[in-house]
Amino acid sequence: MGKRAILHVDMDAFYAAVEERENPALLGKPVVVGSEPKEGRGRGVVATANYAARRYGIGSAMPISEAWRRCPKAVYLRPRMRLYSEISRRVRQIFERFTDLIEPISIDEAFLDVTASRRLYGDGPTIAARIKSAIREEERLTASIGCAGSKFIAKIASDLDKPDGLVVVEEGQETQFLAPLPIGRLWGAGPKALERFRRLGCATIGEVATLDRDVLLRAFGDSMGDRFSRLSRGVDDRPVVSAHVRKSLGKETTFGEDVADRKVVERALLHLTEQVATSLRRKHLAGATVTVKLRWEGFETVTRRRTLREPVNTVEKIWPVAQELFRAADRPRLRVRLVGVTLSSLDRVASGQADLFVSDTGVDTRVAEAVDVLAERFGSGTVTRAALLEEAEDR
Ligand code: DCP
Ligand code: MG
Repeated sequence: MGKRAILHVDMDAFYAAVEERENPALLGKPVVVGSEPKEGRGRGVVATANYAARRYGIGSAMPISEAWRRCPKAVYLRPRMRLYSEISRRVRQIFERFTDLIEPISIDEAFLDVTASRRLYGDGPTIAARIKSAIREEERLTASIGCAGSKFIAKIASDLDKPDGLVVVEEGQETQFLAPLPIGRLWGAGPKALERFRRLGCATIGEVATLDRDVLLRAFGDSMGDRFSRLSRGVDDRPVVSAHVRKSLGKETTFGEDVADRKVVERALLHLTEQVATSLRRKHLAGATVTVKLRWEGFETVTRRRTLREPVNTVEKIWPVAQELFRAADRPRLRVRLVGVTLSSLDRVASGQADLFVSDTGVDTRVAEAVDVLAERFGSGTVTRAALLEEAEDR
């Protein structure tokens, strides 16, 4: 298994694919999404075209009038940005099931670092396949994914077998993979650089890789020269940087009817705690502050929190605290309307092998992750923590 597993995910013909999904009558027809598509006479440009329209040479950024000239019978549509953003958000939520290291690049494209997720969900290609099938099943859309040890290679790979592609570049295969590709694939190689490479006698990335680093430094300056030298040899260690850091993770539930029975309330709270713990581990997070929220009939609401010495992410560690906070805050005479539990003061937890053995938190996490795998396979709820439930029911 490679040192890092990076995925680059890019939706296929994104706006157009969404429009096809929304309107089955479009199926099989060329579809062009763009601004001012009025009978193709507008002065707008094409945002995207579906693959049927691309056969006419229509593509992003082309003037609509030109697209119209090439294919007047295509269906011309205005973009519906709200809808696309909403879908983009839901696709991101699919990514979040597998990693919290997500770097969105645009509305339909993101890098994912799934290095630490492999122990739980399978190797990079397996995770990529699972993401693709989740997008297909839940959104009825297709994505193309590149899987490699770096962002640079993953990005190129995702583009090579579009649509609905999955291209894997194994560790050690990078230079072979890059060699036949045109230099335009190198990041930062614009028209000027391409001309200079042509004069150096290079047309492919493989030819650039054979050049001396000094030659590249002289031709392109230190910064670009160094970049071309490294990229052409498949060297790219830039990290995937997530756009936002989550501050808390919690779940709450409002009962259909206010509940008097504390066994029922505690069981619900335990169930929520399990969900929060699973979700934390999935995102490789742990939280040091446990907050319990309680609302009674009449809408009076309290929250009680405690900060632990160490961040935790297992139900075994969270539940005793949550239960104690609940019992201390509870007013048993009143019926309960809502309970919730939230973990905050979040930290990323490494999930390499090493940390499994240094503390019992690690062992705890390992057991819990095994349960997660079972829950994934057989559906959550199959694996209940019998002992904890009994404790809750003993009251
Ligand atoms: N887009 C745009 N203007 C551009 C390029 C893109 O408005 N010049 C929008 C429309 C695309 C979306 O961004 O649907 C994603 O861009 P992509 O470059 O990923 O193109 P597609 O997803 O449409 O097609 P592909 O299958 O090639 O990724
Ligand atoms: Mg795309």
